[in-house]
Amino acid sequence: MRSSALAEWAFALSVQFVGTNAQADDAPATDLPVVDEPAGATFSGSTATLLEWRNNNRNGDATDDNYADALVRTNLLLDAVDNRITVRINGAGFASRPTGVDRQNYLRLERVTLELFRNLGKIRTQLTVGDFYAQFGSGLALSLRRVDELGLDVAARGGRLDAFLWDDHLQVILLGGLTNSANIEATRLRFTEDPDDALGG
Ligand SMILES: [Ca+2]
Ligand SMILES: [Ca+2]
Repeated sequence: MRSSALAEWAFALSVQFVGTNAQADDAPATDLPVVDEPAGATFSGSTATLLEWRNNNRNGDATDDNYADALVRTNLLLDAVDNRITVRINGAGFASRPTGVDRQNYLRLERVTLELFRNLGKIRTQLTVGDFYAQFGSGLALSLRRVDELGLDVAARGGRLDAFLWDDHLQVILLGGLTNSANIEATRLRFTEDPDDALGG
C-alpha cells in the first residue's frame, strides 16, 4: 500500500569528506621508546541534499499538493584531540508552494558546539558550550534528543559541564540554556520557531 503522503519523486545526494594533519603511521618499527606526542587535528564533514516534488496526493488537503522542496543538511567537525567543534547548517527551499502552511526558505546555523575535554587530577571533565543534548531520569525528568525516525530534534543552546569522579563511577552534570529545536516539521515541512524555553539543573 502506498502512503498518500509520499512525494511523487525524490532525489537525494550525500557527500562525505575527511582530512587530517596527523602523521601517517608508516615509520619503521624501532626499539626506541615511544614518545607520547599529541595526535593531529582531523577535519571531516558531510552534506546531504534531498530534492522532492509533491504531487496532488488526493487527501482532501490542498496545502500539501503540487510543490517542490529542497532540504540541505551539512555537518562539519574539527577534532583536535581534547578540543572539538561541531557545526550543522540546515537549509530549506520551496517552489510553487501552496498557501495555508508556513513553509519558509531558510539557511541557518542549527547546531554549533565546542567541547573541551580536560583531566583535573583524578577528575575527568567535559565542558560543552553551544548546542547539546541531555537526558535525566531516563528521559522522564528531561529529554533533549534527536530521533530521526520521528523527525524529533530538540537540543539546548547554552553550557554544560560533565564531571566524572571515582573512575567514572559518579557523573555530575551541570547545565543551563534555552531550548533549540530543528525548525522544520518532518512531514508537512512547516516552519516552526525555536521554543527558547529556559532550563537549568
Ligand atoms: Ca493534498
Ligand atoms: Ca533551531
